[in-house]
Amino acid sequence: MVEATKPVTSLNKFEQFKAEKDGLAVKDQLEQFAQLGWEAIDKTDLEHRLKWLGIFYRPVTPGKFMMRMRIPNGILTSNQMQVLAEIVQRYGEDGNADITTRQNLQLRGVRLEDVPDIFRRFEQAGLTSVQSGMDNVRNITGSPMAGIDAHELIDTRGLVRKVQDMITNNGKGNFAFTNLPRKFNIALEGGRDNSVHAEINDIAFVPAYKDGELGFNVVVGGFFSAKRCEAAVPLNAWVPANDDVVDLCRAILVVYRDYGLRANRQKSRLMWLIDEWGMEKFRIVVEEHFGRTLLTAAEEDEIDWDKRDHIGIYPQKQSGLNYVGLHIPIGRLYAEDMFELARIAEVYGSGEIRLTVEQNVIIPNIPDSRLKPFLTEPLLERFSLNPAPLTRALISCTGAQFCNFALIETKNRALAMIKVLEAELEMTRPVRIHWTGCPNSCGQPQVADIGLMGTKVRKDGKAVEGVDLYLGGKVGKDAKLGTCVQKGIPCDDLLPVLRNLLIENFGAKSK
Ligand code: SRM
Ligand code: SF4
Repeated sequence: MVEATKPVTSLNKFEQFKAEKDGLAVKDQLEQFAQLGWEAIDKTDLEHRLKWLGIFYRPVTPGKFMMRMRIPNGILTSNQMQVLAEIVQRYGEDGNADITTRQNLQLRGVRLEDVPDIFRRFEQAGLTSVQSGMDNVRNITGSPMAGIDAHELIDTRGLVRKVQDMITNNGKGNFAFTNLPRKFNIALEGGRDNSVHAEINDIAFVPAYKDGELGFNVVVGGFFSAKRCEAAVPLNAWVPANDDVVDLCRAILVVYRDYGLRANRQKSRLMWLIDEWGMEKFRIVVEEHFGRTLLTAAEEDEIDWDKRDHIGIYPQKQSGLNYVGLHIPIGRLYAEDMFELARIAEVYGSGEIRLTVEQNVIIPNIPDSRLKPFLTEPLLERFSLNPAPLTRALISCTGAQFCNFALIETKNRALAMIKVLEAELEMTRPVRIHWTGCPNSCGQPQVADIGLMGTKVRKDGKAVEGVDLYLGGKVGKDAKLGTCVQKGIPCDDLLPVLRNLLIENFGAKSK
């Protein structure tokens, strides 16, 4: 038994308000908040604790809240999509939904007075937004092709759901895991192409054979933050693809909750604890909480493909059925789009809709005989099955339109710039360009072929919007994080820089 003492620390502002009142406690005050109106409620409840329920006060659009859902494994039903569409439709021009880089949806324009009713509708539809922000476990990602990929190794759907249910008490909220030292990310990969970016999660499960049995190798501690970015490192553990996955997540979360560093929020993510203890001690303490011997990792994992983007039409493992990946420009949906997605999923598929970490949509279970009429749907003119190569792989975080951390506008600028580049250049293959509005890296510039991170720069004596340029990110097999190669390019000067880069490094030719 190793000694794992709890750190003695003076409490920072966040630890103080969490100690005074748990974030989840505001769940019982929602009716009261709805009656009071957002201007009248306690500032800490408004700006922080509501995030424990997935309700985000937006200083950029006061009174118009963002709601972050949990969509485990990125899978939802047409009925759920319809419910979410009805919610955002109510807010007219303010209402929309963004598909996030964690295979999830964020609703916009929400008014606090409507939240009690929205929560009732969530419950009826089997949806939850609980514990999706602040010091909680984020949406749990899984292979977007789970259960339909002919080359799949492990179907992640049930396990992802079980892990979410354990952490959130079946979506009702679970005080056991609402006071972590910081945010926490979990991903389960079941295929060969590392479709979830395992390397950038605090815990990731990747398929691996041990003594002929298929299970998961476990990597831990991957994260991005403004101060430091690290790829996950091996825990040297293998678990079978059963409830051991849930138990191991629980054990690691308890260790992180009880021993994770809390003094400095810039040094609180799981990797900082692993650094302080060393992997050997971390593994021993996790094993003690797991309650049985952890098997050592399998020698190699089964990630041996390049990452797929799933856009287009593909046969499923079920003969006669297909999945179709639709490109959603910068992940933005409006109510009409959501109603349409729900409708086409029902009319042509099985009513299921899937989301990807590339901020796109997959409609599975379309029979061969229904493909032809499906392809005539007007929605596919905007949500293409065959977008141009740069558009196809474009990802962007929220940026200045709604996010108060943003140093630059991202989504609209990203789209406008790609349009110009595509008009000028002939591309032979997609190039993954990721925009992120500030060093928090929600848009994951470090996994991109070309990553652009918002910053402020001086140009002609004025502070203007700019980017730091990242190159070298590799995804899929042998994933590797990219690094910053050039700092402080004013956004106004970025177009020629990207054009040259695409020509010199990515085989583009001028038209
Ligand atoms: Fe993020 C904070 C948006 C994925 C690292 N992130 C935020 C906040 C909540 C800040 C805020 O309160 O305004 C942003 C909400 C803006 C808004 O109105 O939408 C925000 N993050 C996003 C989303 C929506 C970006 C997107 O457009 O897709 C993603 C939501 C995922 C989800 O469904 O839960 C999102 N954020 C990420 C990722 C990518 C990932 O998980 O693969 C990262 C880097 C990976 C990681 O966390 O290790 C990420 N977000 C951060 C950080 C830096 C964390 C740190 O340890 O320092 C912050 C700031 C913080 O937590 O203090 C942050
Ligand atoms: Fe906001 Fe920065 Fe995250 Fe973009 S990267 S969503 S600007 S916190």
